[in-house]
Amino acid sequence: MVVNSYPQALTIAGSDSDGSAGMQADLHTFFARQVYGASVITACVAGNSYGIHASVPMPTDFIDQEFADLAADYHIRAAKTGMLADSELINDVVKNYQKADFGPLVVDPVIMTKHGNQLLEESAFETLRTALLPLATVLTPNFYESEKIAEMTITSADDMVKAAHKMQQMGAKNIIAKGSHANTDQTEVRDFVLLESGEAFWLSEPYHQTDRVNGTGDSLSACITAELAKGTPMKRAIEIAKQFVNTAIGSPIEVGHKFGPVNHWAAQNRDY
Ligand code: PXL
Repeated sequence: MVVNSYPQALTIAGSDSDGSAGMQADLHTFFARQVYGASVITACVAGNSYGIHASVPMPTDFIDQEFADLAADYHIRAAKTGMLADSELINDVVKNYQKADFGPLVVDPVIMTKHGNQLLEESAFETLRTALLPLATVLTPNFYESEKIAEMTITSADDMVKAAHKMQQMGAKNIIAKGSHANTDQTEVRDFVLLESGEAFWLSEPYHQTDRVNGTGDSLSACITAELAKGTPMKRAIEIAKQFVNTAIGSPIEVGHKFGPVNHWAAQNRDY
């Protein structure tokens, strides 16, 4: 047995007490894709399917120690970021990631939850753009996050394309800009993918009428991270992640009263 040969991925994210999103959704996803999952916790939120009711950032010296301990022992082959709360935490994570050798970085630029709770201070948007985006091997903004990061209103497919190019100019190499779910009459969700090579295409999946959607963004970015940790090529990793999340949304489980979790079990270990 070769020491450290098993694929290991890292989530740098907030803990969500109801287990539906954040670090817990990331670890469920790593498990479901047969990748060992490590975690640098950046913040803790108390919440349930109705919303988030308290949030506490971790001290930066504790975060530094989490990074140091992993770097001293594990062979992390890909990492992702989730909730980073404020500028101080973003800068600390950037400093630590640059020191470590943790492979490609997937940045899920978490700003707002499905319940409408803000998880990144507005004053940190510029730090996100200038300090974190240049490190992003992959950026996975949802519709709202694309508008905030690119500082434009998106009302058409052309706008999505424009926003993705803007975010690539900010330094993110590959981008999956997720489409809007705002219209409950829609039958599909279309995401725009812009690769480092300049190749660009749309990914389409059926729109599911369900409120079991908590953790979709976390799981998409975690699935890309898991695939990159296993050495899957970028385009294929993005395609697998999209199908993984679509399967997880398509088989709802009854947990919680409002925005319940997606179903990672239904999506695990498939050949997508
Ligand atoms: O899904 C976004 C998200 C990310 N991170 C944490 C969360 C949530 C949503 O609830 O709680 C910690």
